[in-house]
Amino acid sequence: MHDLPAETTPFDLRYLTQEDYGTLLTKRDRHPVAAIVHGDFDPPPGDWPLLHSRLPPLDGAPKIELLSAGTPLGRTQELGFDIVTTDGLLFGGGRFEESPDEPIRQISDRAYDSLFRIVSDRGFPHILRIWNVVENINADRDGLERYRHFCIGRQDAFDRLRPDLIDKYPAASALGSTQGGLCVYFVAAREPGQPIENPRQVSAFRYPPQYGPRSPSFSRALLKRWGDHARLFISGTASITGHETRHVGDLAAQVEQTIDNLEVLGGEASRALGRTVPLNAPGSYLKVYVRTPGDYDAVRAILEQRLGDAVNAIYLRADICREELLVEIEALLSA
Ligand code: 3EB
Repeated sequence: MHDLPAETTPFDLRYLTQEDYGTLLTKRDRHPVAAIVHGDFDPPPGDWPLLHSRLPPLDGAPKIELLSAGTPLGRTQELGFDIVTTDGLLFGGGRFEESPDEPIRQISDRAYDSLFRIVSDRGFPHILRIWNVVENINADRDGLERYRHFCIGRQDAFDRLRPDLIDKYPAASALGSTQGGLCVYFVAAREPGQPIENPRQVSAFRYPPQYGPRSPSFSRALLKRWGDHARLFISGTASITGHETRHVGDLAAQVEQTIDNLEVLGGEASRALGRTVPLNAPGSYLKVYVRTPGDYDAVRAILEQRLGDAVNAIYLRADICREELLVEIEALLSA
């Protein structure tokens, strides 16, 4: 076992342009743990995992999410994941291709099985946040939506390996790409975070069976403290109250409802923490997923009207895991 120092350096995120990322590669003045590339940009491999989300930015300019947390201690490839550990954090990312022998449900089960083994073996059992990108997430397979197959595989793996997390799941997002199989990336810690739910929404893990045979395994948000710092990982959030989709066919109302839900989660976390967790401060990072490219301008106008035009947001084209949802927003907030 490693003799690791205390978990103190908070997880950080920055959004970079292609040019900023090139400068960073030559200067090496930071300690990235991973880069997530959105759009048409192929940087040379670096010392950290590099993943393409396959979700194109709606303004056409590639965006790079640079994740960091302390000094990287080691990097390995294992069970299909590219893994970095630091003093207080483990990042893993992988892409899993489906095959006739291993369709979406089975590949999701295997990806999660591997994820759980990795975090346990390395002493980072507290998974904070998981991102999932599923090829053709709304398409049908054998009479069931592929998203619902994904939920079955994911929940089966949770049941087998992490029954301790039933009702205190990590935060998550699940979006749809037009290609690329299943992409999963995540961050995990040595000490637990605190799940936060939205009192106006039924917890996703308690959705009734009309949304699929197995409920989605995620918490609405997860609050993690690092010393005096805190981060709020807000899961993909949409126009849902109770368990029902609201404002079907009304883009503007869906965006407003989604922001209302984000504000409720920020408020719940602020209460839990005892200080404000702001949605629109320099340390707030939003990711806005839009189903129809033509909706981009309208979505952005409403977001900037509600949160100010300095809001740190990137806009990506993605399918969302209920057909009627036109938009979904996730966030990483600092307090
Ligand atoms: C919802 O609230 C919208 O299956 O991991 C949002 C975030 C959604 C994560 C997931 C699904 C997931 O139910 C969908």
